[in-house]
Amino acid sequence: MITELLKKKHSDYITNVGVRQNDYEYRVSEQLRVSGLYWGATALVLLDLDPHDLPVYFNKEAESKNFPEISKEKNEENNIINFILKCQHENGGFGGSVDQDPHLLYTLSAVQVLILLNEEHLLDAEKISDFVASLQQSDGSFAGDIWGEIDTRFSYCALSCLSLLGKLHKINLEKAVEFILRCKNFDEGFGAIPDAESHAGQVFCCVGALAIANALDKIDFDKLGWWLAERQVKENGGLNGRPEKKSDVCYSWWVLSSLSIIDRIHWIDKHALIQFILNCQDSDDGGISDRPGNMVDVFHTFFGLAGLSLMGFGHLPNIDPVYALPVKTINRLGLKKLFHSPIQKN
Ligand code: GRG
Repeated sequence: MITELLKKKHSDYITNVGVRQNDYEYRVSEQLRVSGLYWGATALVLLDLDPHDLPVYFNKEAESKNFPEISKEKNEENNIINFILKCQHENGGFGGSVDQDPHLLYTLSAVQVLILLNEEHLLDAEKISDFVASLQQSDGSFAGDIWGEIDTRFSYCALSCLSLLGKLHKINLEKAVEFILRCKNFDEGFGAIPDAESHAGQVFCCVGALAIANALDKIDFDKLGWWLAERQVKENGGLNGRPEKKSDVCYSWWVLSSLSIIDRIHWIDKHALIQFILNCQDSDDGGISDRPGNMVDVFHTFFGLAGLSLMGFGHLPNIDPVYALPVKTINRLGLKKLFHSPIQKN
């Protein structure tokens, strides 16, 4: 059992993850590097560190050097801002890495990172919002890219991105809400498309998008709160994403943020969940894994810290449950929603 939050080890882990170029994890995640930078940079802010210091490395750089340990020295190439800007396309959308096709998932991550770094002046809000709006379908849903996959994840990405850029007026918001509500199930949870099983990840997307659209009155808070609270697994205190599934640290975000938005975060056993997350830490090399004893990664490290922040544990800066960015960033943009419940610090 680990009883403390190993902040220094986690920041070392995050700032070094790109250096270990022959890391399997780093190499196979090239296509979602921009989202990886969002998870890493936001995690650093939660650890009270400067996200500008997060280096980026290209796989091709590693290949040319036959997988050596790469120097951490900063240069043009491994600057986070330059890297993100290189991922933007003529149509305004961002790909997951340089030369990858534009997609809503990475467009949101790119916007989030530049806002997090106070560098939103580098974003062409008009062009980006045109790209996002172009993906809205006649039924109000959003495709992730030109290939047309529909998912409530993309509704969230679109609404969050446009709201952060002050461009929500570019879409049919009423239709967007209508589609999200068609994805609501008998249990008050939400799925990826109409009639798809409720899943905590999709619940976050739908509740977050409805919050942005000021349409939370369309949800029965008690009924959804009950379904979300049921996600806590008795054996280890962790949360799962749907009935009968294993707990996973990332649901500490998807479930808790949703509970926080509907003001029911106190419906879970906070102490049991905190202990579950602490047990998922790598006490030698830092980082947080999906469940105790597994390999750590940046995704679970970020969502573990974000969950702890929502529970007011470890003196971490507060994170906004709707935008998944630090509250101070959301306040700076003037986007703080009034329905957020005050967070109890311990
Ligand atoms: C800005 C935080 C933020 C998010 C952007 C991409 C996105 C919007 C949200 C993703 C929401 C989602 C669907 C999360 C679930 C991720 C996950 C662990 C999926 C695993 O699904 P299964 O079916 O896992 O493999 P279970 O746990 O159900 O067995």
